[in-house]
Amino acid sequence: MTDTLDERIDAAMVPGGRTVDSDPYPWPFDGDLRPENTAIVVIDMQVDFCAPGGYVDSMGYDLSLTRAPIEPIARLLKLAREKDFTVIHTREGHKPDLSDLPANKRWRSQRIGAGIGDQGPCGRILIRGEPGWEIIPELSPIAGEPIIDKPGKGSFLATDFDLVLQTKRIRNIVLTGVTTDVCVHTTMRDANDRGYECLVLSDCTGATKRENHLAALDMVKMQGGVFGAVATSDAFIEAIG
Ligand code: C5J
Repeated sequence: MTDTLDERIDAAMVPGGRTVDSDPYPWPFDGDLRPENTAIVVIDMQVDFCAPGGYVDSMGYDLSLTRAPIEPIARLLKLAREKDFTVIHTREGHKPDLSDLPANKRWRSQRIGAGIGDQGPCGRILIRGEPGWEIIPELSPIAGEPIIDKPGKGSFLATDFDLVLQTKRIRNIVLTGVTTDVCVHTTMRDANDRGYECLVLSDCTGATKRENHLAALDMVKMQGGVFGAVATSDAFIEAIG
């Protein structure tokens, strides 16, 4: 006899599981939400992306959009740390000798007056060790929190992100940071393909254009949650509180 859809959905739930009130389905799919299997990933909350004089500012974008997630992320991290969730930070940046900077990435950034590797108000743009590359003080990592240095938009390419997640036995990833449509999306898509269960927090992410932020959130929800689900930080906090 064939199970009904509801029976198959119920069968996936772990006994006593809990979920976040999220769209388009209660996340995670099986209710297995625990500090032991869930990481909060804070993507690229660096001076270059969210502070005056950085890369995003040099390109002329509205900094209020990439700064909007700062307070909600800080609130989320406070509770997540109290509850012993894994917190992982990432930083986008290149080696000072530019040996890991593709020529096209440099050329495109130079074209709009914010050349990666060039001198800016916060030091050389997107270069490891420069003031602009640092994580903003409001969201400083605390002792023991891994920081993944990545040369690309995704967090898996040329990093030990996957190894860190596997070693910590993480299955669920809660995505925060900037920018929603670029580094958050690239990380989420790759994570989803690798079998991680992804949740994007709408108020803990931001893009250089509001419409792109909203579109990026919308894309997650297509096809029954093609990349995972979207929730507010309040909904996540309520689920773990
Ligand atoms: C971009 C990022 N947008 N962290 N990087 O270039 O999303």
